[in-house]
Amino acid sequence: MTDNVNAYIGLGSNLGNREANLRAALDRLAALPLTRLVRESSLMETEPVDSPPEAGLFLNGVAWIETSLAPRELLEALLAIERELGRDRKGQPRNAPRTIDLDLLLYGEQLIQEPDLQVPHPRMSEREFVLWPLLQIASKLTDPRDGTPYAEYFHTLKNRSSG
Ligand code: PH2
Ligand code: MG
Ligand code: MG
Repeated sequence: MTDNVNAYIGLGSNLGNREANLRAALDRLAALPLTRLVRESSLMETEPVDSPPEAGLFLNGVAWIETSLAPRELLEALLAIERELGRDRKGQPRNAPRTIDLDLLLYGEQLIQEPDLQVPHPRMSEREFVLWPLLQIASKLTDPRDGTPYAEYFHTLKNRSSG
Protein backbone atom coordinates (compact mmCIF):
# COMPACT_ATOMS: atom_id res chain seq x y z
CA MET A 1 0.00 0.00 0.00
CA THR A 2 1.27 3.47 -0.84
CA ASP A 3 1.62 6.14 1.82
CA ASN A 4 -1.06 8.69 2.45
CA VAL A 5 -0.87 11.44 -0.13
CA ASN A 6 -2.59 14.83 -0.21
CA ALA A 7 -4.59 15.11 -3.40
CA TYR A 8 -6.85 17.87 -4.71
CA ILE A 9 -9.98 17.30 -6.76
CA GLY A 10 -11.71 19.98 -8.84
CA LEU A 11 -15.51 19.69 -8.92
CA GLY A 12 -17.79 21.31 -11.46
CA SER A 13 -21.44 21.05 -12.52
CA ASN A 14 -23.56 23.00 -14.99
CA LEU A 15 -26.47 20.59 -15.53
CA GLY A 16 -29.35 19.59 -13.27
CA ASN A 17 -29.34 20.49 -9.59
CA ARG A 18 -25.76 21.69 -9.47
CA GLU A 19 -25.44 22.04 -5.73
CA ALA A 20 -26.99 18.60 -5.09
CA ASN A 21 -24.62 17.12 -7.67
CA LEU A 22 -21.57 18.64 -5.99
CA ARG A 23 -22.75 17.62 -2.49
CA ALA A 24 -23.37 14.05 -3.67
CA ALA A 25 -19.90 13.94 -5.22
CA LEU A 26 -18.30 15.22 -2.01
CA ASP A 27 -20.15 12.54 0.01
CA ARG A 28 -18.89 9.89 -2.37
CA LEU A 29 -15.33 11.20 -2.24
CA ALA A 30 -15.45 11.04 1.55
CA ALA A 31 -16.70 7.43 1.35
CA LEU A 32 -13.93 6.17 -0.96
CA PRO A 33 -11.77 3.39 0.45
CA LEU A 34 -8.39 4.40 1.93
CA THR A 35 -9.43 8.04 1.66
CA ARG A 36 -10.31 10.87 4.01
CA LEU A 37 -11.91 14.16 3.05
CA VAL A 38 -9.70 16.78 4.70
CA ARG A 39 -11.33 20.03 3.57
CA GLU A 40 -13.81 21.27 1.03
CA SER A 41 -13.96 24.77 -0.40
CA SER A 42 -17.10 26.82 -0.61
CA LEU A 43 -18.92 26.59 -3.92
CA MET A 44 -18.71 29.41 -6.43
CA GLU A 45 -20.83 30.19 -9.46
CA THR A 46 -18.66 30.79 -12.54
CA GLU A 47 -19.01 31.71 -16.18
CA PRO A 48 -18.37 28.78 -18.53
CA VAL A 49 -14.85 28.83 -19.97
CA ASP A 50 -13.97 27.21 -23.30
CA SER A 51 -17.46 25.64 -23.51
CA PRO A 52 -20.13 25.34 -26.20
CA PRO A 53 -22.47 28.36 -26.53
CA GLU A 54 -25.43 26.65 -24.82
CA ALA A 55 -23.43 25.96 -21.65
CA GLY A 56 -24.97 27.41 -18.50
CA LEU A 57 -23.22 28.83 -15.44
CA PHE A 58 -21.12 26.38 -13.45
CA LEU A 59 -20.96 25.72 -9.77
CA ASN A 60 -17.34 24.92 -8.90
CA GLY A 61 -15.40 23.84 -5.84
CA VAL A 62 -12.29 21.95 -4.76
CA ALA A 63 -11.85 19.09 -2.31
CA TRP A 64 -8.66 18.22 -0.46
CA ILE A 65 -8.40 14.53 0.28
CA GLU A 66 -5.80 12.32 1.89
CA THR A 67 -5.62 8.97 0.16
CA SER A 68 -3.64 5.77 -0.18
CA LEU A 69 -5.25 5.00 -3.52
CA ALA A 70 -2.72 5.09 -6.35
CA PRO A 71 -3.25 7.90 -8.91
CA ARG A 72 -4.84 5.59 -11.45
CA GLU A 73 -7.08 3.97 -8.82
CA LEU A 74 -8.17 7.43 -7.79
CA LEU A 75 -8.83 8.43 -11.42
CA GLU A 76 -10.98 5.30 -11.92
CA ALA A 77 -12.88 6.09 -8.71
CA LEU A 78 -13.55 9.67 -9.91
CA LEU A 79 -14.85 8.42 -13.26
CA ALA A 80 -17.09 5.90 -11.45
CA ILE A 81 -18.57 8.67 -9.28
CA GLU A 82 -19.18 10.76 -12.42
CA ARG A 83 -21.07 7.86 -13.97
CA GLU A 84 -23.09 7.22 -10.79
CA LEU A 85 -24.15 10.86 -10.78
CA GLY A 86 -25.45 10.67 -14.33
CA ARG A 87 -22.50 11.92 -16.36
CA ASP A 88 -22.90 10.70 -19.91
CA ARG A 89 -19.81 11.14 -22.07
CA LYS A 90 -21.07 9.18 -25.08
CA GLY A 91 -21.38 11.25 -28.25
CA GLN A 92 -20.93 14.49 -26.34
CA PRO A 93 -18.79 17.31 -27.71
CA ARG A 94 -15.82 18.45 -25.67
CA ASN A 95 -16.86 20.39 -22.56
CA ALA A 96 -20.57 19.71 -23.11
CA PRO A 97 -22.79 20.57 -20.11
CA ARG A 98 -22.35 17.92 -17.39
CA THR A 99 -24.02 16.92 -14.15
CA ILE A 100 -20.61 16.46 -12.59
CA ASP A 101 -16.97 16.76 -13.56
CA LEU A 102 -14.29 15.53 -11.17
CA ASP A 103 -10.74 16.42 -12.13
CA LEU A 104 -7.64 15.14 -10.40
CA LEU A 105 -5.71 18.41 -10.00
CA LEU A 106 -2.78 17.38 -7.83
CA TYR A 107 -1.55 14.12 -6.36
CA GLY A 108 1.12 14.93 -3.80
CA GLU A 109 4.13 16.27 -5.65
CA GLN A 110 3.84 13.72 -8.41
CA LEU A 111 4.19 14.61 -12.09
CA ILE A 112 2.21 12.28 -14.34
CA GLN A 113 2.13 12.54 -18.15
CA GLU A 114 -0.01 9.80 -19.61
CA PRO A 115 -2.54 10.14 -22.44
CA ASP A 116 -5.55 9.94 -20.11
CA LEU A 117 -3.99 11.25 -16.90
CA GLN A 118 -1.97 14.43 -16.57
CA VAL A 119 -1.07 15.72 -13.13
CA PRO A 120 -0.90 18.58 -12.28
CA HIS A 121 -4.04 19.17 -14.33
CA PRO A 122 -2.70 20.89 -17.47
CA ARG A 123 -5.01 23.93 -17.36
CA MET A 124 -5.44 24.48 -13.64
CA SER A 125 -2.98 27.35 -13.34
CA GLU A 126 -4.99 29.40 -15.87
CA ARG A 127 -8.42 28.81 -14.43
CA GLU A 128 -9.84 31.08 -11.81
CA PHE A 129 -12.67 28.62 -11.17
CA VAL A 130 -10.01 26.13 -9.97
CA LEU A 131 -7.49 28.47 -8.33
CA TRP A 132 -9.93 30.47 -6.23
CA PRO A 133 -11.47 27.49 -4.38
CA LEU A 134 -8.09 25.72 -4.24
CA LEU A 135 -6.40 28.67 -2.55
CA GLN A 136 -9.31 29.03 -0.16
CA ILE A 137 -8.45 25.64 1.38
CA ALA A 138 -4.69 25.45 0.67
CA SER A 139 -3.33 28.97 0.35
CA LYS A 140 0.36 27.99 0.42
CA LEU A 141 0.22 25.26 -2.19
CA THR A 142 2.94 25.33 -4.87
CA ASP A 143 3.23 23.89 -8.37
CA PRO A 144 5.19 20.62 -8.07
CA ARG A 145 6.79 21.28 -11.47
CA ASP A 146 8.77 24.31 -10.40
CA GLY A 147 7.61 25.50 -6.99
CA THR A 148 5.56 28.46 -8.26
CA PRO A 149 2.92 29.31 -5.63
CA TYR A 150 -0.58 28.83 -6.99
CA ALA A 151 -1.37 32.20 -5.40
CA GLU A 152 1.06 33.76 -7.89
CA TYR A 153 -0.78 32.25 -10.87
CA PHE A 154 -4.02 33.55 -9.40
CA HIS A 155 -2.71 37.09 -9.03
CA THR A 156 -1.31 37.02 -12.56
CA LEU A 157 -4.74 36.02 -13.87
CA LYS A 158 -6.51 38.72 -11.87
CA ASN A 159 -4.11 41.41 -13.05
CA ARG A 160 -4.54 40.29 -16.64
CA SER A 161 -8.35 40.29 -16.49
CA SER A 162 -8.54 43.73 -14.88
CA GLY A 163 -6.42 45.09 -17.75
N1 PH2 B 1 -14.90 22.96 -16.89
C1 PH2 B 1 -14.50 22.76 -18.12
C2 PH2 B 1 -14.58 23.80 -19.15
N2 PH2 B 1 -15.05 25.05 -18.67
N3 PH2 B 1 -15.86 26.47 -16.98
C3 PH2 B 1 -16.19 26.66 -15.71
N4 PH2 B 1 -16.60 27.87 -15.32
N5 PH2 B 1 -16.13 25.66 -14.78
C4 PH2 B 1 -15.72 24.42 -15.13
O1 PH2 B 1 -15.66 23.51 -14.26
C5 PH2 B 1 -15.35 24.17 -16.47
C6 PH2 B 1 -15.43 25.24 -17.38
C7 PH2 B 1 -13.93 21.48 -18.55
O2 PH2 B 1 -14.01 20.52 -17.62
MG1 MG C 1 -12.81 19.67 -16.10
MG1 MG D 1 -12.92 16.17 -16.31
